[in-house]
Amino acid sequence: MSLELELVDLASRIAREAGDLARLRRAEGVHLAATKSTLADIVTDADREVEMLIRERLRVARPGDGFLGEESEAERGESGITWVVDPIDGTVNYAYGIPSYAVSIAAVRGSAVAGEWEALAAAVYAPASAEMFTAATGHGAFLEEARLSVTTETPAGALLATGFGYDPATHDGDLATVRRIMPIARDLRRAGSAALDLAFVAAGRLDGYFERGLKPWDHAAGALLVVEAGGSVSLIDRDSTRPMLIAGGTEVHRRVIDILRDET
Ligand code: LIP
Repeated sequence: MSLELELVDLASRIAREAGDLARLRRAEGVHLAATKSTLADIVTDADREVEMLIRERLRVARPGDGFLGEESEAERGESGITWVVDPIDGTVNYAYGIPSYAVSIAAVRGSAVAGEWEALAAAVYAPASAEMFTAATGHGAFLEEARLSVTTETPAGALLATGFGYDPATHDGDLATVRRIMPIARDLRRAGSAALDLAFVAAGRLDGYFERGLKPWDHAAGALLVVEAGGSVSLIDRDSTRPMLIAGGTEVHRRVIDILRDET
């Protein structure tokens, strides 16, 4: 079995166990553990517990790998492989009881910097719908056993998704970007989980997605799903404090990039 297939098998098994724990904790009642960059940027006890479970399972299975997670200290490994993990992507949804959240686990090689790493394997698990999205580089993207493909035709305009950061000061600029992009859209969705937005692009449930200010763990796994489903993903303004991620079928991806390039 190739390294990529070994890694995606491990990622999906851990993501499912972690997602089942997140769902159990949600049913028991979620407790706010702390706020981070702003009052709106929250972390729950479940975020921390789920990340610790994922981190421990990976440590036992692959002790030489590195780890980059949303809720705990980064650790360099010596294997050249780093796991990029968001234990509960869509944390605010999770805290409110909105079922749009996911466990996101990616294995990358070389750099642990978004846009520089080589993605090898990805698992995005949606506990509320029990849907497992997976991809291994060179082997395609899947929803359970079904192979995924991005959309290629958008005759009525593109069904796009986006998101907004936790800092209210960034909302005006992000809304101005939405206004610039809306002429190519049929409609807009704002589901609150980058990992699920990207998984839905890979599955053809969305035609494209764009969002400024994501963290590496928000998009590491979902971006590989899109690429392995035949789509394109770009991370632009990487030197800024709020890089912009664009994902979609090739044509939608190009049209959004063209609009954003005119913006600068
Ligand atoms: C979230 C992203 C979402 C974005 C939110 C937040 P978190 O990640 O998945 O797309 O709009 O601002 O960044 O914080 O739930 O892991």
